[in-house]
Amino acid sequence: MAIPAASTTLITVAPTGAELDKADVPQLPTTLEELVETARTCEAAGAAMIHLHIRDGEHRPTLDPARLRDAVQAIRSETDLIVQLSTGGSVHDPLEQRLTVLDAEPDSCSLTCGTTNFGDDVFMNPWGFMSDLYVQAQEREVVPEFELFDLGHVAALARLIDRHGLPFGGKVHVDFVTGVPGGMPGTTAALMAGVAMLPPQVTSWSATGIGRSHLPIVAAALSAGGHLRVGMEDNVVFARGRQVEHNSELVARAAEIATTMQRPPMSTSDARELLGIKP
Ligand code: KMH
Ligand code: ZN
Repeated sequence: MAIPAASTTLITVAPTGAELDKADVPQLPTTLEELVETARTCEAAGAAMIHLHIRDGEHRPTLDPARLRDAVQAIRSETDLIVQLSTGGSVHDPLEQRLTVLDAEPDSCSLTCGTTNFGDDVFMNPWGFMSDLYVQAQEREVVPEFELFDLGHVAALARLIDRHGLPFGGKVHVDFVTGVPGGMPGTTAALMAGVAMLPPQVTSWSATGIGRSHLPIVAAALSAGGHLRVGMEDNVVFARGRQVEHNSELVARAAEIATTMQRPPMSTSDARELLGIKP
């Protein structure tokens, strides 16, 4: 079945990630207060979902269960955003610990569909881990977003669905993460190759471009009917010579471009329906 044309745009904000150092980018939201403020302002700017990585008291990436739970609850109580927790964590996080992210009971979790070279590092996602995460998300009623860094990941997604059936909620939403050194390039051609390969069960897709591929991928995704992920996890340069000061700037610009393209930002309730997330 072809993916229905979307008249609005799901905008996801990925505000923090696990790679940047607060010392290098002081405006990166790392504390709970900064994350809640970011969530609020990004929702006002047009975001419907937040993709969350959290940090410890020293601003280092962590998968601490209590901090994850606190972050989910705080953002839920202050906004209507769909809360998606990263199960990717940082490249240094052990696989078993990445599975425990589901204990924080997010609405959604990321699920990367394969191991990928990640700059000088390797982001590990072996089949057994993907499979366990897929099944545990089904059992815990968490809706996965499938992160596709490479064309082989599209094939692995098809294999996961064939093996385990549809995810909880009955929808299949994927996000192409393009432009990671070692993954698929952040080009229109690579994105369209990925879209062409999507298995028939996929109901919606979004894309993000890392670094300088950020804006070209926004334009390519919108023109091809896809949705958007933006945020400082993926890109900290707003324009040549000018850093991103706040994640909401990236959301606001994406919302403006989407609106110009006659596909304004999607409401949080429509986004829940699109992704199969409980109201
Ligand atoms: N930080 C990367 C190693 C995800 O959130 O699921 C993995 C990542 C993907 O960011
Ligand atoms: Zn992430």
